Amino acid sequence: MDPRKWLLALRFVGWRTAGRAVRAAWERDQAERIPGPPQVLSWQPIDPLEHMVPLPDGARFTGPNAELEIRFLAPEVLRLSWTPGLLPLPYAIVRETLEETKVSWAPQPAGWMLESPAIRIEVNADGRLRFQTPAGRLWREEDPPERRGEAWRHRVRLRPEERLYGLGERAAPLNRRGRTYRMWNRDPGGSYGPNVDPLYLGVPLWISVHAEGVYLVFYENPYDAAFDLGASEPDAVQVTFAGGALRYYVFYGSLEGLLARYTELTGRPPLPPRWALGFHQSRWSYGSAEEVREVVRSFREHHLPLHALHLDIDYMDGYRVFTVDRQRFPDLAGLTRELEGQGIRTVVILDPGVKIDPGYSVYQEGMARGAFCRLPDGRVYRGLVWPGWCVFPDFTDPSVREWWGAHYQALLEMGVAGFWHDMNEPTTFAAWGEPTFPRTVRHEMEGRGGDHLEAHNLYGLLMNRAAWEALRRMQPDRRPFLLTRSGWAGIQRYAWNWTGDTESTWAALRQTIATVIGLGLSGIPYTGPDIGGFSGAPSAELFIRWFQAAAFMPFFRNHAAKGTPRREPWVFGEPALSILREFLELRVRLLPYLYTLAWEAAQTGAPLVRPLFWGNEDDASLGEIEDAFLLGPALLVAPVVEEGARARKVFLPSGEWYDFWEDRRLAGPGFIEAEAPLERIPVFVRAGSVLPMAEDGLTLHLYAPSAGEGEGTLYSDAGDGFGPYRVDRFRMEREEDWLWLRWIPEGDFPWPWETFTLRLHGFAVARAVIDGQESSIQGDRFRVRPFQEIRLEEKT
Ligand code: MIG
Repeated sequence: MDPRKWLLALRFVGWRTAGRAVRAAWERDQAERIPGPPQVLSWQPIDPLEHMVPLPDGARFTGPNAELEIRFLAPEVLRLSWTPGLLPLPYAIVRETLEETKVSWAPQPAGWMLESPAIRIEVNADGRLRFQTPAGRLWREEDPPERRGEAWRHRVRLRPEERLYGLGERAAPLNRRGRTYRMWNRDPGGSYGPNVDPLYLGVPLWISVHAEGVYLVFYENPYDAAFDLGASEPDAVQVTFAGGALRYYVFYGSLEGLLARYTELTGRPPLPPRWALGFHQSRWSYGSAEEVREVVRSFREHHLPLHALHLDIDYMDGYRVFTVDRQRFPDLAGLTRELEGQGIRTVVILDPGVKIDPGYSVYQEGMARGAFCRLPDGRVYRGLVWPGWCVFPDFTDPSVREWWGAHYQALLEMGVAGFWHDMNEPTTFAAWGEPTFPRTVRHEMEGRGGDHLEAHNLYGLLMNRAAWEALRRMQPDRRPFLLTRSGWAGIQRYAWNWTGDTESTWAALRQTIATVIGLGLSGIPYTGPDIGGFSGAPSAELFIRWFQAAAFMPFFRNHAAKGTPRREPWVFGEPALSILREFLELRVRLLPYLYTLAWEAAQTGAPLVRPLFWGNEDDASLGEIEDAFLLGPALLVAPVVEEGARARKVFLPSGEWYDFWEDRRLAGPGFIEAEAPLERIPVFVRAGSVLPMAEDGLTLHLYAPSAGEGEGTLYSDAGDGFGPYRVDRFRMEREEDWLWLRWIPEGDFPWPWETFTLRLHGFAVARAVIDGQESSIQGDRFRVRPFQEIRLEEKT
């Protein structure tokens, strides 16, 4: 660790903990000092495969020292498993198979061929695999896998134009090609900026876009791994896993289709409670009920909407998880009730470490039932976190998950609405080396046993699973809200994510955009940064620009480290306060749209925040854009990420766009220079969109296309629970001077609006016919009652 970081860390942890961190690092090194298997030095390709045994949905190939099983889970989804090596426990996946698939086999001169209606795969006896379309378009080519001891190395060829996305949370360019990434969840310590790797939440998948198509590969292997995406060899990926079987899934199709299939396999992100899409206020240091009341009062006085308030570790009694400090929070239940009365939900932080304290019930119970992770010699492993020396629940044990989950009950009874899971990489303080458990720590692994090398990347995922399953049991008619720092493939089933301890710099703001898009492309749609960065003192301008960007991201939270200058929205004075208020209000107005996108994500896995090339994968000019993003099908958001900038270049993808602020119609593709005074960031609406907004109750904004069709969707329900819902689709069609709007309703939830507003953009109405009735309408805005079809004639 470099000395600057040490000092920063010291500021947080203090001398006493720093001293213990030396001890902790030493203990970790001792625990890792056990003789491993003899070191094998060189990589060996597997010996040639000799036999093929057909399976109903694939085939098995065997050779003297390796076996390959290939199964089609759907016509365009393959699962490949190279053994030897431990097969993964199915923690990431929710389905064994997706769709019945007809597979045919044929021998070939150098091996075999397998084919579904969508994929032809050539298996060379030497282990080389070629993935093609049935018509023979080659879209992935693998070299024979190699082994070294327990490790696997996999080499995949890259085409010159190929771009690579994904890998979970990364402080890297959106196109991941040209670098090496580690798959080992880690707290970078203190704060991080661009290029720090790894971070808290890796997902071993990438999406490949090239001239022969788009594919996704997901390695279902949780071991420590290196993903070298064209760094050491420009035209190849090399993936190295420290252990386990080499199992991976390959999906072929469109970007949208890939994520739909991937989230069918690993689970869709469930619909969150509606309030979670609002604004969250947090700060590490809120230390008493009085202070919380004061913050909330100021939000009200400054007319700033607020949906959730987060309590960081200072609400606990000596950082003991599942306790509340009775002095400083004498009546947490009363406080949450008070806040809820003002429409504000309370979210509390929970860390996995349990303080070693013989007088503390969670520690006692856990010890009594053997809930904590052990070293190979049977001693309970101890590590250092906020409370001092801690022990750690083994979430790979189902009975421990249940025991841990039961503790959420008391907090639920106190009116806590959501839980924020921190330090679950897992992180422990250490003066040097890996800030986590020794790799030799034992894990239950559902009874089959395993070590931390295998369980490390699963720890956060399983902590969230424990909480999710408990909350679904204890509150069957509420949607859980979990926020996590760490996770793995499948984490989207349980929790939202935030991007951790970012530094307060312009570079970190710019990085946030690529990080959030990249998480979405890794199946994790609900994420966002600490506004202003976690660790520093953002200027008013940086804070405003960060806030404006985050207002369009799924998780919208103001949070900061202890010891930093305060940054509640009023702290910066005017004009900041008014600008922040305007974006907060805009966020609230966008909630019907965001909630609809959330529902769509739950149906299809499509992230809310998307890269500009979404739906346009062939257009290489969009593939590297990482300072702008799409929010659903309708919006393009171009944050300002440069100090002092009052304008910026924006690339508009092909098609027609409206300037959100000015209503001007613009034509893509191409760069435009967009104005960006401090009170605005460039935002554009795709022509043909029907954008539902919470204005005068409900307003549907119709962005008229100059020709052709468009559509918008509105999802509605009670905002929480699992009751009835409705989906209203509004189809627009342009026929010369006429614009048609057709309403296709669906679902049982009653339509909530007696009347609502239609607001036209780029279309001046001369005449309106509503369900066959001539209507006297002038101007660009009018109230309507439910209808089936509206025909509008343009004023010429
Ligand atoms: O080691 O709980 O990322 O959001 O405020 C720091 C205190 C522990 C790290 C989290 C941050 C949180 C802080 N935590």
